[in-house]
Amino acid sequence: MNSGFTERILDSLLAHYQPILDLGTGEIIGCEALARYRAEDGSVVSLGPVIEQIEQEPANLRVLLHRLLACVSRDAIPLFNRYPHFYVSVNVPPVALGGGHGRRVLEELGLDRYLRNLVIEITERQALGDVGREALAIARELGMRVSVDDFGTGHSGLLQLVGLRCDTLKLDRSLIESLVTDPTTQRLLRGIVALAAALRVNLVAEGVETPDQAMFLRAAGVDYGQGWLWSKAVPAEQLELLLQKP
Ligand code: G
Ligand code: MN
Repeated sequence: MNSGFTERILDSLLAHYQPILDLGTGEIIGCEALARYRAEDGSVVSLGPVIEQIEQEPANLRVLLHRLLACVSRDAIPLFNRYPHFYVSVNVPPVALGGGHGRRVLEELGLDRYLRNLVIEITERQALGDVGREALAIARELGMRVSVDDFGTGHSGLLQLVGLRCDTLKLDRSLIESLVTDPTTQRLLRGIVALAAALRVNLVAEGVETPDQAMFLRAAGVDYGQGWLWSKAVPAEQLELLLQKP
């Protein structure tokens, strides 16, 4: 592995924020922090293609979490002060939370006073593993809410999920893609809405791209949505402008 490359990426890490909206009122209730880095040509690019390389070294994941939360601390604390119910959902590598590291970082960055404004996002797959479970327990103990990402991608042991005590399920984009045209997906969605109601968890639909999808989701009883229909992930200054819109 080219560790110089990884180091450079982590050094230039920044966060963009994608709004999460109430499908009923259109109000922005929170956002997801998505990690980006500045490429050599100055453009800001997604971490997606290089994340596997970064993940090879657990120490990198701690650096990643630290950098990401440093961005959240700088960008979002003013928003938390202005909008007390506004939250930032952060994709957290579960190993990075353990051993007291999560707590230390939150304290160091002054985020320990804003734990109610933070949501930890862990993928369905991670959430069902031992390290993921431990991370969820730590997050809850700290007072953060927990969101299961990529729900519906096929890894879920439903019964296991019931035991997770999460606050939110994020419906995977793949499900939303086929929603308007595929009756099987529509039935599946109704089942998930019923499940979410029984478990008393919120549902956020990810990857909403069209008004049809949004209408369908709302009619089916999904309360919240996120996707390009409303906004891509944007820099903090733009998020602030979006929040000021009536
Ligand atoms: O699974 P996770 O929530 O971490 O995925 C977020 C990714 O999905 C980001 O890279 C983001 O840019 C992308 N994304 C966000 N909204 C949309 C959308 O409406 N359509 C598509 N195709 N991708 C999206
Ligand atoms: Mn996510």
